[in-house]
Amino acid sequence: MSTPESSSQPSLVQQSRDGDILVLTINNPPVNAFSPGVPEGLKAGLDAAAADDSVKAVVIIGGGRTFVAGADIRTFDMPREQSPDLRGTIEKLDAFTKPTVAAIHGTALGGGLELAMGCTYRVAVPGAQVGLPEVKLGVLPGAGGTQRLPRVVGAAKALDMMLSGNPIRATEAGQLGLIDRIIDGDLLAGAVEFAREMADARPLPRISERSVPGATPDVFAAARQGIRKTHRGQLSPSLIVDLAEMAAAVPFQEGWDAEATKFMEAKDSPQSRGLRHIFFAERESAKIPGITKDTPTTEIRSAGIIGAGTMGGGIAMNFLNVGIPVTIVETQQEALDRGLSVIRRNYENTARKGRMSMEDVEARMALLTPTLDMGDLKDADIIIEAVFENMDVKKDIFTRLDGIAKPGAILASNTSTLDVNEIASVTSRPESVIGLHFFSPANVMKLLEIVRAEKTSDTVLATSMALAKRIRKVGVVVGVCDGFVGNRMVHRYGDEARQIVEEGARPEDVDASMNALGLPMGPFQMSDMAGLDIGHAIRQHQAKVAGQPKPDGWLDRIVETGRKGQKTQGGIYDYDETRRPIPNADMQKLIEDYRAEKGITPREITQEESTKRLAYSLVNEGAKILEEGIAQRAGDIDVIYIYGYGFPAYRGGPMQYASEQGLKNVVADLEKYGQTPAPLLKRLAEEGKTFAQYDAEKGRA
Ligand code: T1G
Repeated sequence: MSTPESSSQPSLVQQSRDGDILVLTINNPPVNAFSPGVPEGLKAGLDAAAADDSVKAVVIIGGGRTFVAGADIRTFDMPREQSPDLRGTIEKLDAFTKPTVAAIHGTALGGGLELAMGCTYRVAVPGAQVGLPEVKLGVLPGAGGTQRLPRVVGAAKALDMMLSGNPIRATEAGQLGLIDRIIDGDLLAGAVEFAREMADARPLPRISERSVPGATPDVFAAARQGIRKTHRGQLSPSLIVDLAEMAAAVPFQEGWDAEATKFMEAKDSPQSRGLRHIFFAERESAKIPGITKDTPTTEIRSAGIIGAGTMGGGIAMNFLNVGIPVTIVETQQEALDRGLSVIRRNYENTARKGRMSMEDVEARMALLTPTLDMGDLKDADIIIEAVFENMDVKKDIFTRLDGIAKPGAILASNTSTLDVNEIASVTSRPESVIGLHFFSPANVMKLLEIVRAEKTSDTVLATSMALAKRIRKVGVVVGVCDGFVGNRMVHRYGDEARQIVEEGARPEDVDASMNALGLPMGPFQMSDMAGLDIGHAIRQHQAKVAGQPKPDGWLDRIVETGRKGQKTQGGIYDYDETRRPIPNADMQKLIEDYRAEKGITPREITQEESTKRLAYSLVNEGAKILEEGIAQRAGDIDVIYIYGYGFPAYRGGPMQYASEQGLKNVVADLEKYGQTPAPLLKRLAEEGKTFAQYDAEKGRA
């Protein structure tokens, strides 16, 4: 095997020979993204192969852990002439006159699968995954994916893969004809052997020359129908359906050209900027200054959960789902039995939907040990308290835990608002105390606010971050304040929503203004789901702490009528059996009477005003949170709102959304609507900056 070098952009592709087969190995760790240097190296390799008659075929393979995981997302906003020429490389492959074989391990995603489909053949190890996830970045397969995939797997399957963005395993791809051979042994050896077998096969089977199977009008109509529900308000899904339909209707070249135009349209959209922002923000949120891969962590082999209620049960399932045994504690047998039956029912429902087997159900339940004795938690590596939100109760539990838990055990509280420093202060080991704030339903919601208290040790923090990834959560580190990041902002958002109704709007119009922004639930639909009594209790607690009189807003009066939301079949709205919110005339009357009593003359409030006041109330509180260092990055706040509060990912989260609107405009609107902009927001607006620039500067500081 020998290795010649190539051109101005340092090549990230190594050339080597195995007899009459030229092997091109892409080396661009960690995921062999199609960065500058890759196209240059591949093109040079093909030129070398074309110029050398002794080369019978070419194998393209990824070095390290994967094939090409796609175009380099960081280059999307590069000037066209500088951005890596993926389409040109694939055009060269398509016109190449010798067999080319893509040898796939790890993932071939987006541009990686498009590169492979530009080759004559594809081989893969059984565990490899292939897919076109571009829709998750607000774009579309822009290097032939929308034209080639339908030609191989058929219109319906191609649409399913491109609209879900989810990869499929190589074995399934093999059954679909997308992979020509599954290689069980050494991939490179198997690929070279396959290439040698196909070296003289002619004509070369180019995907671009095939037609699209199963391209009937109903397939595209069904896809358009589907995305109206699954991708409401999004641009790229409909472009994908249009292009897949074109693949069946026009010559390849025409579809290929149209794809390039539509790709640019999608790429330059705020939606794609929002989704790309979240792609990187989610990965950045896992990085904590001072915490490195060398920070010592403790191994979590067993967990203890205190409280078998809705939260405790959901939290336990996360551990059982990844094979970690759980001991769950309750004070009453009846509560314990109820908690276990809810967990079993949840699993059995999942099994009934075919998403797990009954063996799995029994295996997970077998890892669960119920007890009425907190002493049984003495050997647990982590103990999470999930009892109702009362400081005295939590302090009592942590005092007892301090005497029970083994040295080095992590003591965590699932509190959603209370002071974790105060909870830690009752123990002799505050360095072992941390907040792990799960979101309801805890076995479903991906967000985990990891609350770093003043004395939390780096080991406890690093262990909690690793644990979040292990139980498939998106862990975001936040500091201690009332409501941490997510709830503190949503409380401010709730205040503004109630104020807008007080001034004249109807609750359903306020909710509609956030539905229009893409949130599945507006503030009042969310309050009714969470329970109006929860918000009421928090407002009473906050008033008491601040020494203010008992809150007496229109929403407090609704609670005092006994209406608590969905759990009482009625709150701000009534609910039918499908849980659809229905405005209630009596509640509307209650609001009108309240205004009259307070001497408020209701006024017309437009949807635009409502949307801005609500969205910007989140942003403004977010800016204060950044100033106080409770959140490290604006990007972290965006990740919290995407994974915990249903903020649409294609808007990039509230902070990114504000940057898209222009922080100058946000400040002007806040002042126009009587809100005082946070100093950080005013400064960034004056400097003409975005929150992403703020994060980058801070990251560099
Ligand atoms: N471009 C740039 N950086 C990337 C990248 C990419 N495509 N994929 C990953 N990274 C970085 C990531 O930010 C992180 O960096 C590191 O690699 C490890 O990633 C024309 C236009 C492959 C399944 O959407 O889904 O092709 O934080 O932590 O958990 O049609 O990465 O260490 O600095 O995620 O093992 C389509 C995106 C692009 C796949 C591996 N491709 N990547 O997961 O590692 S659009 C994708 C992933 C496209 C063409 C279009 C995952 C992964 P850092 P990681 P992982």
